[in-house]
Amino acid sequence: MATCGKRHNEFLSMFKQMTLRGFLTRHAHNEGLDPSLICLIENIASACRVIGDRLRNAVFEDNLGLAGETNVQGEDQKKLDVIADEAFIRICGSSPRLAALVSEEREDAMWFKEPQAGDFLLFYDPLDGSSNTDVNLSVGSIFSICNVETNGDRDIQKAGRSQNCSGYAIYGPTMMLVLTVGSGVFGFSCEYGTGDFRLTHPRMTIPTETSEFAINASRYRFWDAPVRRYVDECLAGNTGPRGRDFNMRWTASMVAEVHRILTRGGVFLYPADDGNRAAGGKLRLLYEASPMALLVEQAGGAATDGHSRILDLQPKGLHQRVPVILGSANEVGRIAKYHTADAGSAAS
Ligand code: AHM
Ligand code: MG
Repeated sequence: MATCGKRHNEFLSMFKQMTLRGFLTRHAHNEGLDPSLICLIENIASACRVIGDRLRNAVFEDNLGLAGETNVQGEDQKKLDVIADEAFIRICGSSPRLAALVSEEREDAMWFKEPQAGDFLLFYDPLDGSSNTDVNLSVGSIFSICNVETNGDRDIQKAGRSQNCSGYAIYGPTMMLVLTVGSGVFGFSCEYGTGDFRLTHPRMTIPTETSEFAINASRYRFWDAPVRRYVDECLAGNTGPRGRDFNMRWTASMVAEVHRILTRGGVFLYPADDGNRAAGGKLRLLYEASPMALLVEQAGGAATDGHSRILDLQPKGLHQRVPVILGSANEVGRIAKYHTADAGSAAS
């Protein structure tokens, strides 16, 4: 009988997992979420579902490998980068209040209508970490939404703090959509069969303490002193100044790194270094760093470029790159302090 009751409760709790639409509708009702934002978020979710399907079938549809073009960043486009970008445009482009979008794969913003106050601007990286597609590791799509402020305003270079929604889809063993609409971070798993995104990870939070860091250590020789200091201290483990052992991870897929950090904590670094400084860093501000920074802050973590809060950076271009350090607040604070100390000693 007891087992029967337990199964019944498990069934009920599965049944209660709210759909994305249910969650957004409740948010619109309880917290004043703009109902027209729901349509855009649902379209993003549909685009991600399509991208997830194309990824799963890529080997059968001959969609692995390069497309033969380079994008605005001068990077070789994968066929799947192009497919994912087209899915976003085709599906999100029909959202009635979408004024414009900015994609990693396109040089210029694409405008859909004369902008009116309250319309939406969508920024996205259609397939982040796409170097991983050919080796069958997790990749993702990252998105960010801001409002047009006044009628006719075509200013699209928005600081991260003006985002009203950001999130990502992760195409992993389970496909998930993780998002914030400005208060808390919520994770929805895509149910195989129905295709519904259901709330399985309510209020994701990042612990302030962690013993796990993620960085591409092959770039050690290019790093600045504060980054070397931080990593050297982690590597020294319990015999060094930190007095405890650290673990390291690197998947070369920011979405997978951030998802791990939102799930169990950690810190992620893609700093400016001697190899990428001329470009400003590796990751793009508008559609990689800012949306992830909003999620991380909403989950109780922190995000900095080493000197300033990422959400306060004023973009200078659509594809501007910035250094990114994000995750558990205490580690991010420590790394920022090392940058401040280094700048102080260089000035004196
Ligand atoms: P992409 O948008 O072209 O895929 O580049 C961004 C990705 C991030 O997901 C990841 O953190 C980083 O590039 C990995 O870079 P590296 O190959 O230098 O390790
Ligand atoms: Mg990317």
